[in-house]
Amino acid sequence: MTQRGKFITVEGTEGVGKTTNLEYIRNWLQHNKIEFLSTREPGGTPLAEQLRGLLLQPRDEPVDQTAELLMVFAARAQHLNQVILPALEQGIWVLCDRFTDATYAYQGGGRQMDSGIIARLETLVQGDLRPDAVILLDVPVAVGLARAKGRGVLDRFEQEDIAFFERVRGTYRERAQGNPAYHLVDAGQALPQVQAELDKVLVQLKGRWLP
Ligand code: Z5A
Repeated sequence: MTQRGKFITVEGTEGVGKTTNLEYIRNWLQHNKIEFLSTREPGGTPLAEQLRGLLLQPRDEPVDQTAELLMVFAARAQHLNQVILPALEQGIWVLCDRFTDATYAYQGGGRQMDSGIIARLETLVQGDLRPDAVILLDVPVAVGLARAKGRGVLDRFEQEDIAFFERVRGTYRERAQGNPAYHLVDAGQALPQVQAELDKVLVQLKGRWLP
């Protein structure tokens, strides 16, 4: 019987360097001859990418928080059933740029929505599926925002204030505490040091999962 693939997610606040470090992780997996699929949330299927566009687009109409939360989970249901689960079932590893920890951090922490409601939607959409590993890239909010500056037009989330991003970061860090699936990487260091830490995490996971 094919062994189920492993599900790795990468998380962090604005400007932590997810894009840069996801590239490093993809190269590492390729080098180690591990078959994987790289995807992202919100998004990952044509329909879910349309929902991403709707979520990120700045608009004059205020966006109701519950509507935002349901769009996030609608995109996730589609992505999970069309892309993530079929890959995992074929033994393919899935590397996902953000997943439900981002919902706890942005909608729960940032928007201060009830985490109990998020947990109920998580169970509805995912059943008991959770990431096998969450790599949390962590930098002080001011450092991340300074790095992200100059990327052009800001999306709807990037227009939030510092207090919002402080709550997002605080929620991520709280979730990481005492959770063995979480691997917190100090992404405030220079890139070679960040990637040396990532390397240690990946070697440890490989040793555990592919002995
Ligand atoms: N969202 C949500 O609300 N609820 C959910 O459930 C989910 C998502 C799943 C889209 O996310 C938005 O969706 C997100 C939350 C919401 N909004 N925000 N904010 P996204 O992941 O697509 O967008 P993003 O957070 O803006 O990430 P990004 O565009 O991928 O950028 P990044 O990962 O933060 O950073 P980067 O582009 O790799 O790096 C930024 C710059 O820093 C760049 O110039 C790098 O060269 C530089 N960099 C990177 N690392 C270093 C180091 N170590 N030193 C110095 N400079 C560095």
